[in-house]
Amino acid sequence: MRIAVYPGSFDPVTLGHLNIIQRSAKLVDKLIVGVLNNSNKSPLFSVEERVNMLNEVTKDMKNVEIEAFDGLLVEFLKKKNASVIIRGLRAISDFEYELQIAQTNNILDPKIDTIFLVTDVEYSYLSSSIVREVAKYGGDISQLVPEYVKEMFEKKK
Ligand code: COD
Repeated sequence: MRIAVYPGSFDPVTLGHLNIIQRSAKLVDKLIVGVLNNSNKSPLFSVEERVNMLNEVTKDMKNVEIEAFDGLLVEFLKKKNASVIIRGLRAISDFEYELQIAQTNNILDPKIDTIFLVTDVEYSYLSSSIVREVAKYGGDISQLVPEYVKEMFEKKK
Protein backbone atom coordinates (compact mmCIF):
# COMPACT_ATOMS: atom_id res chain seq x y z
CA MET A 1 0.00 0.00 0.00
CA ARG A 2 1.48 3.36 -1.02
CA ILE A 3 0.88 5.93 1.70
CA ALA A 4 1.79 9.59 1.18
CA VAL A 5 1.76 12.59 3.48
CA TYR A 6 0.89 16.09 2.31
CA PRO A 7 2.25 18.29 5.12
CA GLY A 8 1.64 21.95 5.74
CA SER A 9 0.44 24.66 8.04
CA PHE A 10 -2.94 25.02 6.28
CA ASP A 11 -3.72 28.27 8.10
CA PRO A 12 -6.26 28.04 6.50
CA VAL A 13 -6.68 25.42 3.76
CA THR A 14 -7.18 27.19 0.40
CA LEU A 15 -8.58 26.10 -2.97
CA GLY A 16 -4.93 25.70 -4.06
CA HIS A 17 -4.28 23.17 -1.27
CA LEU A 18 -7.54 21.39 -2.03
CA ASN A 19 -6.55 21.04 -5.67
CA ILE A 20 -3.25 19.40 -4.64
CA ILE A 21 -5.12 17.07 -2.24
CA GLN A 22 -7.60 15.99 -4.94
CA ARG A 23 -4.90 15.35 -7.50
CA SER A 24 -2.42 13.59 -5.22
CA ALA A 25 -5.10 11.35 -3.66
CA LYS A 26 -5.48 9.80 -7.13
CA LEU A 27 -1.79 8.87 -7.23
CA VAL A 28 -1.60 6.92 -3.96
CA ASP A 29 -3.60 4.37 -1.97
CA LYS A 30 -3.85 6.59 1.08
CA LEU A 31 -3.15 10.31 1.51
CA ILE A 32 -2.61 11.72 4.98
CA VAL A 33 -2.79 15.49 5.22
CA GLY A 34 -0.39 16.35 8.05
CA VAL A 35 -1.22 19.61 9.84
CA LEU A 36 1.78 21.13 11.58
CA ASN A 37 1.17 21.93 15.22
CA ASN A 38 3.91 24.51 15.57
CA SER A 39 4.16 25.96 19.03
CA ASN A 40 6.66 28.64 17.88
CA LYS A 41 4.26 30.25 15.42
CA SER A 42 0.99 31.88 16.35
CA PRO A 43 -1.42 30.76 13.65
CA LEU A 44 -4.75 32.48 13.04
CA PHE A 45 -6.58 29.14 13.40
CA SER A 46 -5.77 26.63 16.14
CA VAL A 47 -4.57 23.22 15.07
CA GLU A 48 -8.00 21.79 16.00
CA GLU A 49 -9.73 24.37 13.78
CA ARG A 50 -7.35 23.66 10.89
CA VAL A 51 -7.89 19.89 11.19
CA ASN A 52 -11.65 20.43 11.41
CA MET A 53 -11.71 22.59 8.25
CA LEU A 54 -9.65 20.02 6.34
CA ASN A 55 -11.90 17.17 7.54
CA GLU A 56 -14.94 19.07 6.37
CA VAL A 57 -13.62 19.96 2.90
CA THR A 58 -12.27 16.45 2.20
CA LYS A 59 -15.19 14.49 3.68
CA ASP A 60 -16.12 12.97 0.28
CA MET A 61 -12.58 11.77 -0.45
CA LYS A 62 -12.45 8.18 0.69
CA ASN A 63 -8.66 7.70 0.83
CA VAL A 64 -7.82 11.00 2.53
CA GLU A 65 -7.19 11.34 6.28
CA ILE A 66 -6.33 14.43 8.28
CA GLU A 67 -3.98 14.36 11.23
CA ALA A 68 -2.05 16.91 13.28
CA PHE A 69 1.64 16.37 13.90
CA ASP A 70 4.52 18.02 15.67
CA GLY A 71 8.23 17.39 15.67
CA LEU A 72 10.05 16.14 12.60
CA LEU A 73 8.05 15.38 9.48
CA VAL A 74 10.12 12.25 8.72
CA GLU A 75 9.21 10.83 12.15
CA PHE A 76 5.54 11.40 11.40
CA LEU A 77 5.95 9.54 8.09
CA LYS A 78 7.65 6.66 9.86
CA LYS A 79 4.82 6.43 12.38
CA LYS A 80 2.30 6.34 9.56
CA ASN A 81 4.23 3.84 7.40
CA ALA A 82 4.40 6.45 4.66
CA SER A 83 7.25 6.76 2.16
CA VAL A 84 6.24 9.75 0.05
CA ILE A 85 5.89 13.46 0.80
CA ILE A 86 3.64 15.51 -1.47
CA ARG A 87 4.36 19.22 -1.92
CA GLY A 88 2.95 21.86 -4.25
CA LEU A 89 4.96 24.25 -6.41
CA ARG A 90 3.49 27.57 -7.43
CA ALA A 91 6.40 29.55 -8.80
CA ILE A 92 10.16 29.55 -9.00
CA SER A 93 10.16 31.39 -5.67
CA ASP A 94 8.77 28.24 -3.98
CA PHE A 95 11.49 26.09 -5.49
CA GLU A 96 14.46 27.11 -3.36
CA TYR A 97 12.67 26.48 -0.06
CA GLU A 98 11.03 23.29 -1.30
CA LEU A 99 14.33 21.90 -2.60
CA GLN A 100 15.97 22.61 0.74
CA ILE A 101 13.32 20.83 2.81
CA ALA A 102 13.06 17.90 0.37
CA GLN A 103 16.82 17.36 0.50
CA THR A 104 16.91 17.71 4.29
CA ASN A 105 14.12 15.15 4.66
CA ASN A 106 15.94 12.80 2.29
CA ILE A 107 19.13 13.13 4.33
CA LEU A 108 17.19 12.47 7.53
CA ASP A 109 15.56 9.39 5.98
CA PRO A 110 16.84 8.24 2.56
CA LYS A 111 13.81 5.96 2.12
CA ILE A 112 11.59 9.01 1.80
CA ASP A 113 11.02 10.78 -1.50
CA THR A 114 9.23 14.03 -2.21
CA ILE A 115 6.85 14.39 -5.15
CA PHE A 116 6.04 17.90 -6.36
CA LEU A 117 2.77 18.72 -8.03
CA VAL A 118 2.70 21.91 -10.06
CA THR A 119 -0.18 24.19 -9.18
CA ASP A 120 -3.10 24.57 -11.54
CA VAL A 121 -2.66 27.96 -13.24
CA GLU A 122 -5.82 29.38 -11.66
CA TYR A 123 -4.30 28.93 -8.16
CA SER A 124 -0.73 29.98 -8.83
CA TYR A 125 -1.10 33.28 -6.95
CA LEU A 126 -2.90 31.77 -3.98
CA SER A 127 -1.53 31.26 -0.47
CA SER A 128 -2.92 31.09 3.07
CA SER A 129 -1.24 34.40 3.91
CA ILE A 130 -2.97 36.13 0.95
CA VAL A 131 -6.30 34.78 2.21
CA ARG A 132 -5.64 36.02 5.77
CA GLU A 133 -4.65 39.44 4.41
CA VAL A 134 -7.75 39.84 2.21
CA ALA A 135 -10.03 38.66 5.06
CA LYS A 136 -8.36 40.99 7.58
CA TYR A 137 -9.37 44.02 5.51
CA GLY A 138 -12.89 42.73 4.88
CA GLY A 139 -12.34 41.55 1.28
CA ASP A 140 -14.32 38.76 -0.35
CA ILE A 141 -12.50 35.43 -0.07
CA SER A 142 -15.13 33.27 -1.80
CA GLN A 143 -12.91 32.60 -4.79
CA LEU A 144 -9.93 31.70 -2.62
CA VAL A 145 -11.21 29.16 -0.08
CA PRO A 146 -13.95 26.52 0.24
CA GLU A 147 -17.31 27.85 1.52
CA TYR A 148 -16.84 26.18 4.92
CA VAL A 149 -13.53 28.01 5.46
CA LYS A 150 -15.20 31.30 4.55
CA GLU A 151 -17.81 30.59 7.24
CA MET A 152 -15.05 29.92 9.78
CA PHE A 153 -13.58 33.38 9.03
CA GLU A 154 -17.01 34.92 9.57
CA LYS A 155 -17.24 33.21 12.99
CA LYS A 156 -13.85 34.71 13.94
CA LYS A 157 -15.09 38.30 13.45
N1 COD B 1 -1.08 25.75 -5.34
C1 COD B 1 -0.28 24.67 -5.18
N2 COD B 1 0.37 24.37 -4.04
C2 COD B 1 0.19 25.19 -3.02
C3 COD B 1 -0.62 26.34 -3.08
C4 COD B 1 -1.26 26.61 -4.32
N3 COD B 1 -2.02 27.70 -4.48
N4 COD B 1 -0.59 26.96 -1.90
C5 COD B 1 0.24 26.24 -1.12
N5 COD B 1 0.71 25.18 -1.78
C6 COD B 1 1.63 24.15 -1.31
C7 COD B 1 2.90 24.74 -0.72
O1 COD B 1 3.86 25.01 -1.71
C8 COD B 1 3.31 23.59 0.16
O2 COD B 1 3.99 22.60 -0.60
C9 COD B 1 1.99 23.01 0.65
O3 COD B 1 1.02 23.45 -0.27
C10 COD B 1 1.58 23.42 2.06
O4 COD B 1 1.67 24.81 2.18
P1 COD B 1 1.68 25.55 3.60
O5 COD B 1 2.11 26.95 3.38
O6 COD B 1 0.39 25.33 4.31
O7 COD B 1 2.77 24.70 4.42
P2 COD B 1 4.23 25.05 4.92
O8 COD B 1 5.13 25.39 3.78
O9 COD B 1 4.09 26.05 6.01
O10 COD B 1 4.69 23.62 5.53
C11 COD B 1 5.94 23.50 6.13
C12 COD B 1 6.14 22.12 6.77
C13 COD B 1 5.02 21.80 7.74
C14 COD B 1 6.14 21.06 5.70
C15 COD B 1 7.53 22.16 7.47
O11 COD B 1 7.58 23.29 8.31
C16 COD B 1 7.83 20.91 8.28
O12 COD B 1 7.99 19.83 7.74
N6 COD B 1 7.90 21.07 9.61
C17 COD B 1 8.16 19.96 10.53
C18 COD B 1 9.62 20.03 11.05
C19 COD B 1 10.59 19.32 10.12
O13 COD B 1 10.50 18.13 9.88
N7 COD B 1 11.56 20.07 9.57
C20 COD B 1 12.56 19.45 8.75
C21 COD B 1 12.41 19.79 7.32
S1 COD B 1 13.27 21.31 7.05
